[in-house]
Amino acid sequence: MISSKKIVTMGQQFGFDLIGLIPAKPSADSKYLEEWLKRGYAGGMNWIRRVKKKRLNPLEIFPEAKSIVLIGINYYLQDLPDEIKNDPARGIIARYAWVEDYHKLVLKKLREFTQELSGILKQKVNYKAYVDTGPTLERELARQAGLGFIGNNTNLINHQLGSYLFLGEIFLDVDLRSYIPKIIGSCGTCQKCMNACPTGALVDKKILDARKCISYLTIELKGEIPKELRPLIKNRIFGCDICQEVCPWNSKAKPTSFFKAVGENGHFRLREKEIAPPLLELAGLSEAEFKERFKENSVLRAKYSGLMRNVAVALGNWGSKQALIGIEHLLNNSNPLVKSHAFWAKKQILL
Ligand code: B12
Ligand code: SF4
Ligand code: SF4
Repeated sequence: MISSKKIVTMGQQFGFDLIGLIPAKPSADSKYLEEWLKRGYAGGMNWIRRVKKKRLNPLEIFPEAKSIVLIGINYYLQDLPDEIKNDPARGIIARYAWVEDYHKLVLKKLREFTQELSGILKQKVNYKAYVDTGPTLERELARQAGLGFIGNNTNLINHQLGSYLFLGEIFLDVDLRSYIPKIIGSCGTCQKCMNACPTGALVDKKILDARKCISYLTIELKGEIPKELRPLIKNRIFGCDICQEVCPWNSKAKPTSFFKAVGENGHFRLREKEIAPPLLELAGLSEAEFKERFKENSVLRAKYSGLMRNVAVALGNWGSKQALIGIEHLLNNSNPLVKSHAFWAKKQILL
């Protein structure tokens, strides 16, 4: 049998910062997901409920699976100066979207890795690979594989790299020797993330009510953002990193080298324009311009109507008459969702 060390070294050559190998078996921690769903914390993400059985048991996804390779890729690039982060005239985009959409690229790397593994094993390997794209519990699998611990902010945290990590996995129909690094670190008595969350979405240690989470409200929610939550979102227009930014484990984060390693042809580059774009510039985008500007970027997931809805909320939160130019633009948008949020925003400024 191939040594696990050899597989880990190979993974590192592919640019994976963290790697662990575990046997494919049902999750022993099903109670957290069951309880989370029962309490309604998934909000409108019915797709999580629909594939619950698969999430709890890798063998439901791929019955021939014998082993799982878990990987983590550091995506930390830089911090935003406070004067930009707190500038109400700008919309803040979550860090994971500061680069080209990672899903496709990391999946490609996982496939290439599997091909090379198949070559070394001298046998055909059947597999399924996912990066946020499959019905799996990636944080839980990554924890089992020793990539890190689950923090009170619900993120998987590695003691050396912090939590700005993309997680991915490959289910393989071959038996591999396990490789499970010892997990170091914990939250201890810290609760900084819970205190910093503007909407109180971290309702308990390691428990997130997605219905209140800015990431859910600005990306996954397709309808109206509840009025009482709108002022708390401030200028976050796509995702949210607050509970990670305050985390002491991220003070040690080092800039990633992954993007440089895979960024030939400028494919995976920092999109400086999309870190904190001016709200007035975004409010003026047509749907075609939106699609062109955010092509190959995770922001597309919010769709045009979702991003314009979020921009309307941020304009309302700006609180300055200067925001009215953008709001007027959005009041003319043909989408009723955008219009209604723009109407709310206008009231915030004028009342
Ligand atoms: C749905 C989803 C969301 C939802 C819900 C998030 C949530 N906390 O459940 C929303 C839209 C809010 C979201 C937001 C974000 N997400 Co998201 N999301 C997912 C997705 C698709 C499924 C997660 C899921 O099943 N949630 C259900 C809950 C129950 O499970 P869980 O959080 O995964 O794991 C819990 C259980 O294992 C349980 N648990 C385990 N042990 C113990 C012990 C005790 C005592 C307790 C009480 C609980 C417990 O607690 C864990 C944490 O809640 C995964 C990809 C995947 N397939 O896994 C990405 C994923 C989790 N997201 C990711 C990221 C990057 C984000 C954001 C940072 C994006 C952003 N900047 O806006 C935020 C972070 C918000 C936050 N604090 O969680 C990464 C996480 C990387 C990491 N280091 O952990 C993932 C893995 C995607 C990826 N492949 O990189 N996300
Ligand atoms: S992502 Fe933002 S809103 Fe969601 S739990 Fe973290 S701090 Fe709260
Ligand atoms: S901020 Fe503190 S409590 Fe929250 S995840 Fe980090 S260490 Fe844990």
